[in-house]
Order: sequence, then structure tokens, then C-alpha cells
Amino acid sequence: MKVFSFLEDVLKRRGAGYLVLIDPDKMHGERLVEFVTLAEEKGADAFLVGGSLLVKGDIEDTIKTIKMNTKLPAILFPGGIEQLSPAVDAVLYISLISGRNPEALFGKHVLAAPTIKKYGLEAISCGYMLIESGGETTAEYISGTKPIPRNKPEIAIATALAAEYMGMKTVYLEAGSGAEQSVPAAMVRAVANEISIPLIVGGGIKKPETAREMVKAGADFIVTGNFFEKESHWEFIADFAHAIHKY
Ligand code: 1GP
Repeated sequence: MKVFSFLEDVLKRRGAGYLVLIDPDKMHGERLVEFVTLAEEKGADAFLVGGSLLVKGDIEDTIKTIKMNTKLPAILFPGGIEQLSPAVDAVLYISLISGRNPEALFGKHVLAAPTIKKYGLEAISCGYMLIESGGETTAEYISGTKPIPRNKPEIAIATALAAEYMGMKTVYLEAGSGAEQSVPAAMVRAVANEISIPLIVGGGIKKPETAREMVKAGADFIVTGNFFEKESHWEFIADFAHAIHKY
């Protein structure tokens, strides 16, 4: 089954899905094996792998470790073309539509396309929108773009609709990894009410209740990353999964 069909199936079966983001810089070796095994057991639906800036992690190795230890799909969440790997099940083909950096909008996609074809990867197009979340995030800094103001849902709606009309398969509302504030539930609701493609929400989600609030507002997939870099937080994976899944 293709990964996008698998994700649609998760939505049918569970009402909403839980995507666990692995940053290869922050998790590797035995700790990674332990974490991904636990995440699968406690109800995660798929893994996202990648980051805006990788300094020391080995992405290929991370993906292989996930594949060897779980049955869940590993989806590349690429910060750059160099992160493309044949070991991954699919690639989130992200276009940074909240910004006006042509490279992040379409340029890198042109450069990546032949490699995606060569590796035979499934590309899941994604209208990626940075939402203002307090301080400047790595994604903002690296992409050189401004996020959408958090009190301007009408801009978020128009941008998400444009993504849908362009034929993109998903929209991602992103506060940024480790964001001070997650995306406002009111903005999630506003966007979810207007689009008919799956809505992914992530960035700064540190409590199951926040994840639940996002799902109630209409998010289809919730992403957590940073929070589980601390081992003492691992006991909460099941709480997140329960909060996100409607059934
Ligand atoms: C970042 O949305 C993801 O791209 C997850 O964010 O690391 O803050 O959970 P966190």
C-alpha cells in the first residue's frame, strides 16, 4: 500500500493520526531503537524523519534503524535535497507556501525530482505554512521567510486553499520545532473548515491536551518531535496517541 493511502486509512480507522518526528541529530543508536519500538507499541501511526538543519546525524542510518525495528512507514521530512534517501518509504514534498523564497517554493523541488524518480520514492506534496509562534524558529531563519501572523487566520485560509487548488495533497500548519507557542486552535479550526485535504499540525506541542484540542479543531495529523528528546517524557507517548485518536 502506498504511504498516502496508508495515511488515509489511518484517518478512516482512527479519526486522526499521530506522526512522531525523529531528528537524526538528537536520536540515534540504542536510544533510537528503544524509542521507535515504544512509539509503535504505544500507538504512533508513522514516523517523520529529518530536520531544517542536520549537523551530525546520519539520516540514512536513522531510517534503516526505524525500518528494521518497526513496521510503521518512515516518511522523510526533508530540510534539504541532501537528506533524500532510497531507504525511506515516502517523502513529504514540502513547498514553503507561507514564504516567498523561490528556492523553498519550487526551486529545490526541481533539483530533487530526478533523485526522487531514481530512488522510486513516493512524493506526498505538502503546502507547508510557518505560523508565528513567539521567537524566531530554525525553519524561519534557514528558509529566510516570514511566518504568517498568528492572529491572521484569513491569510492562513487563503494560503491553504491555494495549496489545495494547486493540487497539493496535504497542508501543514507549522509553529516550528520547539516553538514557544503552538499553532492557535482558532487558526487550525479556520483552515480545517475551508479545505478538504488532510491537515497536519505541529510545532511546540508539549501536552496531550493541546494535541486533543488541535484534533477537535479539525487537525487530521498531529506531529510531535522535541518533547520526546527527553527520556523522562517517553511515558507520555501513549497519552498523546489516545488524545489524538478519536477511535
Ligand atoms: C517540527 O512540527 C514539528 O517541524 C514538531 O515540532 O519538535 O516542537 O514537536 P516539535
